[in-house]
Amino acid sequence: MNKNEISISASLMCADLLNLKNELKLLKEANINILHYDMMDGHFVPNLGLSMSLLKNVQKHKDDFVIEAHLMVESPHIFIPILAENNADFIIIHAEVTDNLFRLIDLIKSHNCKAGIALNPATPLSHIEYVLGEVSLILMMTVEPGYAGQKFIDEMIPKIRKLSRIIKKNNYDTIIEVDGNINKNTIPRVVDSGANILVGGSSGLFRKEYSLKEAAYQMLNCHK
Ligand code: S6P
Ligand code: MG
Repeated sequence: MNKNEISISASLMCADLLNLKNELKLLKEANINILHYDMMDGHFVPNLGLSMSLLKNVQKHKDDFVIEAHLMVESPHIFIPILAENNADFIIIHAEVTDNLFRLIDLIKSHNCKAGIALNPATPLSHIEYVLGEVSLILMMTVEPGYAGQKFIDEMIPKIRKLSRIIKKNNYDTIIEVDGNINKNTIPRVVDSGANILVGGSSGLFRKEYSLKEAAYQMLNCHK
């Protein structure tokens, strides 16, 4: 992942899971090399996401992809060691699930993974102020987590811009990633506000009317 360029992270939850091997091949052909792996526990969000057993198969394609796990779960410490064993490169936990963020960040790093923090739309930036220099990325939710196909929350634009300013001012090496209804209508605004990584889901990347390559091209070029 590079802070100085715009990249797509493919939300596997939105891929054709009955055809996953082919989807991975198409992603590779479209030059997408980040996989966004959504896990949910039915408690932190009212839904269930992708499983650990599926990840065991996905990580066989490790040489072609960086894997980021987005943990929408109340007890991330249970999953961190197993994710590390299964070659997750980035482990992203939600700021809302703990009062001990430093401890969980250290746990992720102790397993030689990069740490990321996700923020729900209504969680203020002040919540993560003190850990910003300790993590590799911040995942800004631009919808409430849990489901694909939701509406973009416009108030997230000034929030992303503010985060970007804080990162620049402090010279942190932290990437801003955005997740939720990221497509040609919203990308120009999120990129202009400072986002580097775009999660491609049902509205941006996995579209019925376009090939994956065409959809990726659109996502990467609509902000220029
Ligand atoms: C669910 C999850 C997301 C979605 C993605 C869907 O909240 O964290 O990663 O899979 O945002 O994209 P879209 O374009 O359907 O909103
Ligand atoms: Mg996600």
